[in-house]
Amino acid sequence: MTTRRDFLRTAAAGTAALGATALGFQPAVARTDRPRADAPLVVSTWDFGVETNEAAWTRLAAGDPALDAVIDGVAVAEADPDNHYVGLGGFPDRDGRVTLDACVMDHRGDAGAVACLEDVVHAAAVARAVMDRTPHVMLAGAGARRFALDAGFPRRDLLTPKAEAAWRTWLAEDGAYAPAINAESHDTIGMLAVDARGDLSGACTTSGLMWKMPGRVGDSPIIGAALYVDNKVGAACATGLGEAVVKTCGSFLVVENMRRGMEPEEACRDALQRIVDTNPDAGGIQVGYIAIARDGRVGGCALQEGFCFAVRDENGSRTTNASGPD
Ligand code: SD4
Repeated sequence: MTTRRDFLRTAAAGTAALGATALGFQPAVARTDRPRADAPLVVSTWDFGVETNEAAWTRLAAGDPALDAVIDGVAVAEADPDNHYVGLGGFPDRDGRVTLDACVMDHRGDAGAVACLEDVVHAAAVARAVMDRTPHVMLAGAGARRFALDAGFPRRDLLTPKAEAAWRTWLAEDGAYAPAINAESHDTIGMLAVDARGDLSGACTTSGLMWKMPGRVGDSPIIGAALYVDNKVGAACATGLGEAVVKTCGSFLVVENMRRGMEPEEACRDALQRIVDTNPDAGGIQVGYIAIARDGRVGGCALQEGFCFAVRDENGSRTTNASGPD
């Protein structure tokens, strides 16, 4: 007699062979309304993106995959002790511990992330290793650290004397946790790239809000919040007050807006409007989005003045001031 379990097993095997599900969903046929970009391109948040873009561009120009390019690109910011919002030299939490958040997503829709990672500089590369070497999407805290060290990432104290001095000054002068982000107090790097094959990938990496509560995780390791990639549509990433981005599924919303036909900049603006609509204090916070459409169109938008993004393609490097919400 065939049991229900046998039936499900047989049905699953049959449909898997066809690439369909038991309920008849078929693998998506690629949308062809927008062509793929015909030349590589990388875009990243803030003007320090110019330097990080160069590292990514070296890989893209060599014909390497977009994922390799964004990992190498953001690694420049992660290793820079003078960037106090990413990797080495990042400002610590209110207890004086530097904890990193990062994620990556590729053209297959695969993703990896780490949250509250300590003692390892290249959080985005660890996020990629989570994607490539584990069955999981995100590892956090002590587990993320153990995974990274076991995987061979070097152990490094991330708290530099400069960041420690700034933290001690804050402790002495104020010591209050006030998680607003204005136009100046952030430098998270989000990077999106399209490679020579027209495939998209992205990475986001940060030390998060300075003086944050221990254990606080922002948007940067959360797929759909700080980063989202859909190879048939486009990709988006975020910087700014992570809480506002998480609550509106920001980057996912930007990509879905592009799916419905919006230009990248308009898609970013609409997602910011969602934050304004749900935040009575939106006037005091900063969030910026950048987006790249499947065909290589790029745009960005921010809640406040002062946000820019850097683009590198075969025509060279340029920085664009992002538009405001209206
Ligand atoms: C966070 N989104 O942890 C990050 C901070 C940031 O530029 O973007 N800073 O909320």
